[in-house]
Amino acid sequence: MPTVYGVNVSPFVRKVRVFLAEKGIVYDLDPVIPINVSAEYRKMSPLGKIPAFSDGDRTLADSSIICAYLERVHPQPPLYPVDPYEYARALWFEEYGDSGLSGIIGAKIFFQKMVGPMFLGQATDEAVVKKALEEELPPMYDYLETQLGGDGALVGGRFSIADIGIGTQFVNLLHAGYSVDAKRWPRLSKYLAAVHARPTFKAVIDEEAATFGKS
Ligand SMILES: N[C@@H](CCC(=O)N[C@@H](CS)C(=O)NCC(=O)O)C(=O)O
Repeated sequence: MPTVYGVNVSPFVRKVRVFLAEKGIVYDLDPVIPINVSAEYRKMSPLGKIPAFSDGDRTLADSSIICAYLERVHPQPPLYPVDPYEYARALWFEEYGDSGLSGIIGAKIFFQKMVGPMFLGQATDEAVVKKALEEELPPMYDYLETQLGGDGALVGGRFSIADIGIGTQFVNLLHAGYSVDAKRWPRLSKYLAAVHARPTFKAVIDEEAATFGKS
């Protein structure tokens, strides 16, 4: 059976898990914590990051690469648009989540509110959280609000890697106890509620909530 390596609360691990679930692929989860990883793990993930993935003797690292591979091996249902421009736009939103939102939601809010206090014995730096929430995220929400047409998907009117890549980052915001203000960003708020209500997202969100004693 294929195996995903990495703890469930990582947005990148979640991206791969939701992708697999949307494809209906059954897999094992090995909850590797990306601190002082073993030499054996580095053979699969040379940068020492999560997720890694194995299927028999094939191993891969990096959520984007793993998803791209899975799409080729399991084309149905398609999770990348066919049209070249829509395909590129979907990759862009995946990247916007991975490199843009993650650097604020993951590194400054989720880390400060959850990972540091719960797992590393570090107090929350509330100033970092406040700046992220009040100054850094709003322009990103403004941008996403302009990109949503109200059809429930970011690209091509159909759920894709774009929605998985953006949706997964916002799960970490929810875990940290925050959400997008529906009055200020109505489209984004509605869109995220719909993405997170999909059975594939809901299953992992509920499972992860247990990690934080919230269920
Ligand atoms: N581009 C990578 C990013 C993965 C990533 O940064 N994972 C974090 C956990 S959320 C990690 O492993 N951090 C440990 C480290 O950077 O050493 C992907 O998409 O898989």
